[in-house]
Amino acid sequence: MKLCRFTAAASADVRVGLIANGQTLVDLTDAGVHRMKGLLERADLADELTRLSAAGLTTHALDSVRLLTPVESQEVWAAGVTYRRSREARMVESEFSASAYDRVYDAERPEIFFKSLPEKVVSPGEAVGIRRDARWNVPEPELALAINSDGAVVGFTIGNDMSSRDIEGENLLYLPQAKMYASSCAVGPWIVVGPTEDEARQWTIQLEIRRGAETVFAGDTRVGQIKRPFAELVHYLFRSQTFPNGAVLLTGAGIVPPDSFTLEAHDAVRISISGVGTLENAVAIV
Ligand code: DO4
Ligand code: MG
Repeated sequence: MKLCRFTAAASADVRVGLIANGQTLVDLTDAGVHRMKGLLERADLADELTRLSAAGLTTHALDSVRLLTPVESQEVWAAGVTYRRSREARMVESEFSASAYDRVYDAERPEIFFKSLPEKVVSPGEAVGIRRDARWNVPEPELALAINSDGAVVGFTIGNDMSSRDIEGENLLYLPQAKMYASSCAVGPWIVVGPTEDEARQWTIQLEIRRGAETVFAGDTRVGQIKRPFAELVHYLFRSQTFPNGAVLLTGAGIVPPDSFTLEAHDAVRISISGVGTLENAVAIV
């Protein structure tokens, strides 16, 4: 079951939808559901979605609506160096900070950083940004956890933790500038409700970057390669912190293009996770 935010026809009203099967989207507006938050807080979420899907509500063809990011009012945070591949890549990009990445991979406390305010998150089909003052930019394709205010993982989506490797590599203290700038975070296309962590760990993540008609990078990994259990990441995120609107947590990148690769304006970034779907964004200089 997939929960989404969308606009339909000429209306700018943001609606909440449910994709129970195939290409049909159930519009939850007539059931009085105008925001996702109330649903994501429910302990009986999956049952409620099953009930709503059979309630005879208005439907739309999926290809007739514009999907918006499912990040409604949640802060977006990100875990780092959760894959061995990320540790290697970070150590290569920064002689200066190599031991910090090496240590955090094995440390008890994970790396977790703030990534985006909800209103700044890029929707499917919109452009993600590369900084105009950076030379070495990459997308980071990541499984994202949708977490309610109690710290329960209620679903999964896809995140792109856009990053400037040269800025991060120059000095670890520049991490916020390498990671948090205009259009540096895309999330979507929806939240998948139902799978367990064990099921999610069987999924594959694929990244394809196209430049015109050419694929300039393609790679894949498995969610099962993430070193830490999701509960451990969520536990640290919620330590001495509250999220009245819930949170979205990106779980780290396990696909890193070769060091010679940098994104260019107009590239198309396509991230697919087998149990979730595909998030696609063009690239623009910001
Ligand atoms: O420490 C740098 C960030 C790492 C990161 O974003 C990742 O591993 O995905
Ligand atoms: Mg990342």
